[in-house]
Amino acid sequence: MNLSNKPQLVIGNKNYSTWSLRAWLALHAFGIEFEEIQIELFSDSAKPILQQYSPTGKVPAYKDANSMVWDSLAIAGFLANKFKDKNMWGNHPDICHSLVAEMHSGFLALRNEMPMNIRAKRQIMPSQACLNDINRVEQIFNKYRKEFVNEGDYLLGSLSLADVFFAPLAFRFKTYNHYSDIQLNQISQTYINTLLTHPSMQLWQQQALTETSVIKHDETGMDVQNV
Ligand SMILES: N[C@@H](CCC(=O)N[C@@H](CS)C(=O)NCC(=O)O)C(=O)O
Repeated sequence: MNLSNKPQLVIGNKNYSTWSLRAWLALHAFGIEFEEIQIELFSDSAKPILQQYSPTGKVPAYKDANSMVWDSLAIAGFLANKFKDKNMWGNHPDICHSLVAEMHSGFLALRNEMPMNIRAKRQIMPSQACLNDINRVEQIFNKYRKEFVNEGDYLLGSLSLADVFFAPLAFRFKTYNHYSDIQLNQISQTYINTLLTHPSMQLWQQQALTETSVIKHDETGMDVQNV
């Protein structure tokens, strides 16, 4: 039951769930009030909640007085439309739409080989496909940071959904990059630091670090203390 009348967002484990992080940031970083409902991914206790909110049984899932929306891309688009004053597609909406879609459907090798695992520091041996994904990420960061440097510190200048969709990468790089010969250039590193120091990202990280449950298939690589 929704007693507060605020929109509700169902999310998974903060240490691991990148799609949850994106939907959560689309609300939190843009100052939209909401009630957070957190489930433990893949647990029996999550099932009745997911049945109520998510026809796919996956998170994130959003519900307000009139609407039920699932899938991070749909939630982001829905919020941008509902809260037009937040300018969530930013000042370059053509590029923003494209980058958000590219992230939602692409970077499969990077996502598989570098799962978000905020608490960990790991060494991996990225495949060529993963390195290609990282190169494309750097190309994006470098092109748009140079192009929009005078409009602000975010990818396209002002904070937009492009930052929201690329934000989990900042945590992924923090976990793997120093230990796996993944070298990011200064422009990329500066942008990643901008993401990592955003107050919403800091809060998410702080809360992720209090979690203790382990999702085995997201535990990749070798602990750095064992390297
Ligand atoms: N395309 C979906 C992906 C959602 C997704 O795969 N969510 C994962 C957590 S990050 C999940 O709920 N997994 C639970 C399961 O597959 O049972 C989105 O963008 O929201």
